[in-house]
Amino acid sequence: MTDVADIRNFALIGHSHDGKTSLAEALLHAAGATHEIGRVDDGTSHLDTLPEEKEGHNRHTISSSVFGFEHDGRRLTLVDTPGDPNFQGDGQIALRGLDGGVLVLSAAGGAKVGTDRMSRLAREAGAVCLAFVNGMDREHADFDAAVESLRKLGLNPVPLTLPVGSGDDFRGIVDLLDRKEVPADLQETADRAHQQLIESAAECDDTLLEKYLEEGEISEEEALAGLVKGVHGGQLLPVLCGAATAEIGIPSLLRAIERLLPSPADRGAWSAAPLEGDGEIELSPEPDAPFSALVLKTAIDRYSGTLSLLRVVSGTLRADGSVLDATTGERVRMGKLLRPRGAEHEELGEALPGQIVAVAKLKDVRTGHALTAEKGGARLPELPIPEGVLSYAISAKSKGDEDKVHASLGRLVEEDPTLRLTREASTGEFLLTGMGELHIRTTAHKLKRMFDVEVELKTPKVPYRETVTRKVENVEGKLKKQTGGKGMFGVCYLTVEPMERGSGFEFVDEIVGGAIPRALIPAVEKGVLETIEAGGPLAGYPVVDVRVRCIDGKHHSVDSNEMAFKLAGSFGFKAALEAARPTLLEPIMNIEVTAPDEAVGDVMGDLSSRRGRVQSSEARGNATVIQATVPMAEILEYQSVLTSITGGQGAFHMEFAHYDEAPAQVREKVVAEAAKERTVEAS
Ligand SMILES: Nc1nc2c(ncn2[C@@H]2O[C@H](COP(=O)(O)OP(=O)(O)O)[C@@H](O)[C@H]2O)c(=O)[nH]1
Ligand SMILES: [Mg+2]
Repeated sequence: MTDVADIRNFALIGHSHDGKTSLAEALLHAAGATHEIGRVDDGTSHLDTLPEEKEGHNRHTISSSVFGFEHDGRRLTLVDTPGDPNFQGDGQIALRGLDGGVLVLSAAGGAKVGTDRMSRLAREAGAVCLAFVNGMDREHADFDAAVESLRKLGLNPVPLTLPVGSGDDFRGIVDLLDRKEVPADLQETADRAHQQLIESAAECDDTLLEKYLEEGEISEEEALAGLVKGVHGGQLLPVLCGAATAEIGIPSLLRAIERLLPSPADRGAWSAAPLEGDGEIELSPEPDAPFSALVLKTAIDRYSGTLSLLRVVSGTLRADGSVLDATTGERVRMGKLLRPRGAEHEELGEALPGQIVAVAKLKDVRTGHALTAEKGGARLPELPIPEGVLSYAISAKSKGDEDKVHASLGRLVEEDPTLRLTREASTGEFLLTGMGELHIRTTAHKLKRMFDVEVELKTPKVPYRETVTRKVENVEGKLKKQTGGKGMFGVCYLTVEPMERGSGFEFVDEIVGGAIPRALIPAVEKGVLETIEAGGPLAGYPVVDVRVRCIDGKHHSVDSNEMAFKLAGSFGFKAALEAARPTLLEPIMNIEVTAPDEAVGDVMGDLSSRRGRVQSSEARGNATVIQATVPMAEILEYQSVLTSITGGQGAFHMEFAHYDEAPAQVREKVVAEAAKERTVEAS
């Protein structure tokens, strides 16, 4: 039986197209887990198996793939993650449940924005990393430059292997830990690099360093122990090199993963909350501890329905038992436990702490949820789900397909928690929010492929708001209909004034002496609220940030009723809004743009042409991170803009910040558009 100490769970992370999937294939082949090496270029990858990943010219990973395999008595699970920010959410969540990562970068080009982004996410997730400089057989491959580019990211790289030749002349690698087969002309360089490695290792441990300084050397075993300590502590980033597609340098990487990356036992106990009461419980990776697990991923599988990928944190998970979803409090029946192998699976009887397993058809269990034993369990903190940055209005292409679209989208949202479907009340549109334009478009493509429904995507309407800019006092709202039949009578006097941005709406009852009967005052408020929802006087957007004071009124002992005062409230409020100089508010977004240094000037220039205000900019490796605020209306299709400015090297994150008064020309345009729409509707 495998020991927890022999388990390794790791992700391949890095910038798009630097060779993560190819490297994963090479590792699986080197470990004997696959008979033939899979290749992304001819669609034979064991990891990129979705049609969206295999079709078209622009092949790339859109969803993380998991592959469990054995090698040298160890049980390894590899997760190949997407590098594109559109699909990174998937890998970002899974990273939390893994213990290590291999940061893949290209020998031609070195570290890029995505290298930096993913290495930060790995650190945040507590995953320890090695780096692999891939593509040493490429033109312009430069190992030393690639190592330096990692140092520029604030990492502390130390070579563990050296390339023999590069580009067309790339012949192999020298492993500095065993230094077998060193070509004569590389002997000196290899000795120096070995010395540097030993020194770096010694520096990670005070006793080792002392010994090294006194005796001038330490044993290989001691060096390895120092290295392990430095890597696990995040002080050192060992760097290996090779070529994934040519299968060079792979056995050394496999060995480094096994020797240097932490096992779930090294990671130790996880803190959790007791199911009842306060305090903290430590869940240790022991087979007989209370069971707990995290859901790293949910996938819709053609054969098994929904598949949930679990990381067992503590205790033992058995097939066909039942557990508690600590996030929802619901009991969950376990089905068969499966060991994921790309698109295929192998059945397991039980899963040990640290193991990653797939389970089919777990009811209502979602990505990020914490599972635990029904008795004596504890609740692990849920996995944080990254927030979407971009929304599109989505609708069925053919009328009558709406229900089908919603049901199918519901399934996809289940699978991909970084997607969100909401309805914007003020515009009536359904908005699909995701990590980027490509993410949303790929979702539309999946809807067609998996559920055979076609949708239309539109840039969403901007949710403008309206407000007032000055105080108006004592505005009359009157309903008087007392001729024939049952009479209606109600009068209110309203004072309307602007409130601070973001404060919403306030209704103050200042009626004294029964000018409006107590029981009928809520009717006035109701009339005001209905007007707010129906929209303001400019363009029909909801009215915000106003205080309405009901200061006086008149009533009739027979003809006054709820309806009369509701209408009086509505009439009075409408009149007051017109008089209080209404204005338009537009949503302002906070945006963080990461751009390669050479494109920073263009990115800034473009932001200011979009009425953006740059708040700060900060160097981060070879890139600059710009913080700015920009009106939402100007930045709806920023993805393609940034891609063209930065040649695909830029990334951004955007979230709603606040509403601000729109400048006059924007207001006039929006008002004119609303007027046009009203005439179209009326005709
Ligand atoms: N010459 C060369 N090409 C490689 C190497 N590794 C990957 N590639 C190619 O680079 C492209 C992107 O590889 P892929 O594995 O999909 O990258 P990913 O986006 O990081 O997963 C593919 O066309 C691969 O064939 C390598 O070591 N040498
Ligand atoms: Mg890939």
